[in-house]
Amino acid sequence: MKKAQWKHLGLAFAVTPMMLLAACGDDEATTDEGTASDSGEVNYGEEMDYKITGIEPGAGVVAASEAATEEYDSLEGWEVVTSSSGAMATALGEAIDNEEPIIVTGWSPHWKFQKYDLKYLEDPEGVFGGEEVIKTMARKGLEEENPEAFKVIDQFQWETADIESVMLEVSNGTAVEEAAAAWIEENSDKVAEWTEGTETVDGTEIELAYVEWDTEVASTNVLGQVLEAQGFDVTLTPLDNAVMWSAVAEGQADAMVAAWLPATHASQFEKYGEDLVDLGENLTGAKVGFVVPSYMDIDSIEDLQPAE
Ligand code: PBE
Repeated sequence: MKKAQWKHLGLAFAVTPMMLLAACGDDEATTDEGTASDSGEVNYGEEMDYKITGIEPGAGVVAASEAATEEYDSLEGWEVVTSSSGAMATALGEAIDNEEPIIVTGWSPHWKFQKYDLKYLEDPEGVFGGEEVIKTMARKGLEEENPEAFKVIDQFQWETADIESVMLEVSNGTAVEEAAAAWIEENSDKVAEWTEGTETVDGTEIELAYVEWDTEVASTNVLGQVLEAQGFDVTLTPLDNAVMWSAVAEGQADAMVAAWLPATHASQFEKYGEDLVDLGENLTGAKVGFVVPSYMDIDSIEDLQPAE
């Protein structure tokens, strides 16, 4: 409780100088925040060294971000710097603490939208696609060889508020196993729909592949625990994105709940889709794109300035 109050106080102080700087920017003056352009927009690029804070190199949102730097004149000379989802979140938090501009390769659902005041930059060229869904993919043969697991995995489906509540817990320091268990306990109705019509088993093995993105860490752990409670011997295997797709397509893993479509993982789906069983959506209303703190005085990718 006390901690949260101090945090709010810190933010209140942080906002004031930022607003003053933003006001200067509107006067087409040169400020610490960058140089005002012809259009009156602040040029944040210089301050960010024309770098976009990316995540893992294999992520679809990174590929789309790189495509965006090719597509938009406003991003000429910009670079997407890859790292990890955790490093991106840290960089975002630090930038916000220091009231600095930052552009991250973002996605929702994600706890960052609950923790910080953020916005997506408009993408008039549609490089990031529109609304995304997260789908479940299983290996061929799973239905015949492990019908009870197949049915639970097929029936797994939840909402943004569900996954966000698990992610937020984890981002606040709760172990994912604990956060998943707590969610399951509080949502027994939903979980009962996933296990409806299935029998428990006695130690049948099941392996779920995933990537260590916050979204997939949450979903895979929840589904894994539900399967465990049904009597399965569950293995959760963290992999790179491309390897996750190929592992399920080639039958090394049984299933995954981390297929972002139609845009984000379009190239993986094209490559491996024929060798997979598409079990449909487990979550709707997802999105990827460039995400910035709301205090940045731009709304669109086109409001950025090419590197000089
Ligand atoms: N993500 C989260 C993934 C899909 C899930 C947006 C980081 C990606 O970009 O591939």
